[in-house]
Amino acid sequence: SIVSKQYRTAFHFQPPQNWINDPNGPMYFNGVYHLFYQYNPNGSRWGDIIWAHSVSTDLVNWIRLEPALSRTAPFDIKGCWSGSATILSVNQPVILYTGANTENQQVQNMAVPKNHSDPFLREWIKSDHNPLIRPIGDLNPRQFRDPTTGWLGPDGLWRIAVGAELNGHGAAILYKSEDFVHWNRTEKPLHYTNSSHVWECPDFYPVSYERNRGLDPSAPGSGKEKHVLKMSIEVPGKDFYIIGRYDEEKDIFVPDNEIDDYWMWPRLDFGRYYASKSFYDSNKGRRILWGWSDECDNSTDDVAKGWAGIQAIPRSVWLDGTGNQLIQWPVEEIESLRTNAVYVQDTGLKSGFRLEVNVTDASQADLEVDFSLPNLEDAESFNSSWLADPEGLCGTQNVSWRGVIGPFGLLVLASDTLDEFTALFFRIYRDQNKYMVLMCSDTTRSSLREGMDKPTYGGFLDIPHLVRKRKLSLRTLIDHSVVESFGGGGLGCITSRVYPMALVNGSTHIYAFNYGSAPVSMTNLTAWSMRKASVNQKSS
Ligand code: DQQ
Repeated sequence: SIVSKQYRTAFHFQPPQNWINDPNGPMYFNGVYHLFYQYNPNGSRWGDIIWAHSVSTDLVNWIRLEPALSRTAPFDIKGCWSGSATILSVNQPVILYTGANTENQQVQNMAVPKNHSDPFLREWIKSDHNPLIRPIGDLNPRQFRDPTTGWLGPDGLWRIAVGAELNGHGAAILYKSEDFVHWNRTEKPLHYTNSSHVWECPDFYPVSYERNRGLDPSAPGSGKEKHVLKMSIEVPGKDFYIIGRYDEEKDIFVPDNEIDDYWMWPRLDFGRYYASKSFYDSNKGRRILWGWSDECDNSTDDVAKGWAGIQAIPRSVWLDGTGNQLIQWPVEEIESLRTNAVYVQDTGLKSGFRLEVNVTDASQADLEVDFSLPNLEDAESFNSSWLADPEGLCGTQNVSWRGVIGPFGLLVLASDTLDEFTALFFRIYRDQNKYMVLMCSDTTRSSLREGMDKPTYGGFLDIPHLVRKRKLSLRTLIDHSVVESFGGGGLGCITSRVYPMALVNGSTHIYAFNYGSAPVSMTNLTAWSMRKASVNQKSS
């Protein structure tokens, strides 16, 4: 197998070696951003999981520290699994995490910093009260994990939710505590569905309508009209969310749309993005979301590479004006890596046209494109059966399927002869007097290597004022083996992993293209090469 350093990222979070998965306990404390994450110290496949730990002051450059939690006690000997951090008071951060115990049951544990005067909080001590919460009664002991960050209710009690399987169905179980040590389960779960199995990594937080603004769930007072409940569901391996209203007095979360079938719930990312977790950043008053992106080469390659898994670029999250969907955007700090800008302005893309974007380094780049759309009335008609499977539609109508409005977008990580490329594109359909925007990532041509998983991903975007403005934007971050795209200003996100031979053997290119029969134009395209960040180089 061909493995290459060229598949390692230049500005995404990854350790020097070994397997990683879920981001854990992200927080901003005392001037420092912390990221813990699921880590196998012994190899590049999942197993022997502990909490690795890195710190940063800018969310871009990271210093690698010693692991925060290792498998040392009966309550976590089979694994220190996912969890969250909560800042209890000005100087009191705590970690809650799941331990796989000697009997392979999942229990909830706590750890606190050993030395509060250490600015990096290197060492963590496990509580003598562990395990704090056991899977008793109707809880499936092997499907009970990933405690959320705690939030303070108006009665002065702390709340957390824990992912679970209740009577065979996905649920977020709610617990209350006075001291963060002794927890009582509430009568009803925070939420559940009858349509899925275990919910992993629940995340629950108030969300703001203001761009780049976040809310502290424990701060008393107004502004918390809408809450987000996110859960990770293994089939199909996506992060789903529900927006609703949370009655803090009664601890009742009421979704705006009562849809039980999770396949119809909005997704944080249509691509390879899982087990995400957000935190309130008191530094800049925003909510930041971290998510794990796993590999889609095969595990033999992962062993040969010596590493597997990255964290996606942290995203700022807020609520779209409609109140029905989230907007996500890469944190502004990542823009500090931009260099050598290239501009294209007011350029038409006729049918079949491809325009090369000449960035200095096409393997690590950031692009922002504004498309101006043709007369929407010409769009092909929409078939409502597509709603249930947009991803499948991106496969049948992949980049080589020529429509009317679309496909248009970007070809990235393209080889000299275009026998390899990854396509990001839009299509627009007409549904009576509405228009449907499909956003796709087509990786079927991304690599000539054998044995790669090369899926198509996608979803429908609900773009406010599409008809009036006739504008659609695409931002794409390219970083060797990862392509992260944000459509419609962050209304739709797709993370893809790709392993082009061209990265190993030669050079890669970026093109803007339009293969639809109707012309589209680019009012503006700006492309930057990205500098390499200093990610986890140093060990303390
Ligand atoms: N990964 C952890 C679990 C979590 C799962 C184990 C999600 O705690 O449910 O590594 O990827």
